[in-house]
Amino acid sequence: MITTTSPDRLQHIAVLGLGRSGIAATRLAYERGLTIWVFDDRSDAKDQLSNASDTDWLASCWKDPSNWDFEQLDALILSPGIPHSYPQPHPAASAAIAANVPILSDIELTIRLQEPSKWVVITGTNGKSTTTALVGHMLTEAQVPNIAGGNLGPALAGCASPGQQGVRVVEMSSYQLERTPSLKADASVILNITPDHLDRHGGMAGYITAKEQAILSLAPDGLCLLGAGSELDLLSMKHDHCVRIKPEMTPPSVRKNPALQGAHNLQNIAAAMAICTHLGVSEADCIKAICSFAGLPHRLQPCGDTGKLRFINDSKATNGEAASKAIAAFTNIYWLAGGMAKEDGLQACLAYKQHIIAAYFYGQDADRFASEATGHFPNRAFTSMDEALNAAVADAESDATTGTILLSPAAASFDQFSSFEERGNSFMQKVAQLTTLSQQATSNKTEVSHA
Ligand code: UMA
Repeated sequence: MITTTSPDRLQHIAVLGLGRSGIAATRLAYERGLTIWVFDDRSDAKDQLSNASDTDWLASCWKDPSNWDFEQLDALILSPGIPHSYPQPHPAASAAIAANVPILSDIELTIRLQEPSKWVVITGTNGKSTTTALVGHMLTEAQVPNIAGGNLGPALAGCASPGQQGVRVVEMSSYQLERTPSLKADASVILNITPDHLDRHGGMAGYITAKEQAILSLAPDGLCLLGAGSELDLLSMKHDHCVRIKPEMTPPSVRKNPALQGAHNLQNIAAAMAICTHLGVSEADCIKAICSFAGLPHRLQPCGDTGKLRFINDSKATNGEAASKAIAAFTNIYWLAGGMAKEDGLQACLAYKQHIIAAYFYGQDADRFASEATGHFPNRAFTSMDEALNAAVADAESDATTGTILLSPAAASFDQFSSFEERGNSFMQKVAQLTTLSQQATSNKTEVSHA
């Protein structure tokens, strides 16, 4: 954890890492007339960006960090994925720390260079994206200008300000929270804290300290919300102005929305309602908007139904805790999981083992998952997600009851896909093929029986 303060002036900055957030941050600084040096360690990054018509201007700012004179820099904007402390600081981050140059996030740059607005910070290990999108939807329905982004969706520095009376609803990761010293949020919520990204924070204590920034960066009259869990009990004792959100706060009339099923979503809804009412939206308008929320892609997303089998794409579940929420929300599950396992493995999922008929593990950590699951429910290991899906469908078809084929991987996708989005899209494509075949088979049977 760095304890950085924002510099008084921002005239000359360096940006390291030119992914989504780095490019948006550089473009904003460029438009505001700052002097900028940029760099990305990817060997083909400079050529790729110089050859694209919307990023060719970056070439004029390109400078290798080994040639940066840190004395001249007001700040280093480091992409969220690049470490400044654990497991090992990037050499440019070490040089910045040695030269007393603040290391800041793209969100800090947005606060410093764009028109002010109200800020809502949403963090936690799981549920951030759904809650961020839900708050954005509720504000939009209530005609409050807003943008919902950050870790979710577009990089914040690339979004136009919603105006002084508008709201930035920001999903913030632990990486961004610890590098945004000027944040003064009107409302913050920490939904939950379970082990994740521990390599980047030197363990659980460092991860919690980063998340705690959501509380420490509240404006004096800001609303502080905390979800359930022992780690949050401790934070709540330390910061006694925090309000605990409870699933029971969710009005029964909104509980039927299929995009918000599962006990965890009751907490997300309660948090979203508390935030929006704090911002002046009436309870009646909140309820109306929650009922019309369509949900997020790759998060408990229904993607096929044959009558006997329904298919759910929950590819965004990149750790065991997130997958456990999906398993809790359904029964008669044929569960697909796999990829690169996180520290928590399948531990949280085992609590709902009675919901699982069988599991189909695939990818790099299939054997690890199989050994964790053996003794709890039937399971098999496969090389690819497609093979796992075929086996799950074959078993489910031969079973007498209706069932749910659930992709909720409990692991990162990077062993076989470039992102959780690509993994989810690949699953949905395969499901579309399978359900089309199944419909054709049914209509052929009907034709034969009519003949
Ligand atoms: N790079 C280097 N040197 C390094 C490592 C990376 O130059 O040592 C470069 C890479 O070559 C690449 C760039 O840095 O060009 C990637 O930067 P990044 O990993 O920070 O990714 P961005 O594309 O900027 O995306 C970031 C967030 N990524 C991370 O937090 C890791 C995105 O969250 C976010 O959507 C985006 O900004 C817009 O705000 C993704 C994520 O996985 C979805 N977040 C984690 C999570 O949800 O658990 C926190």
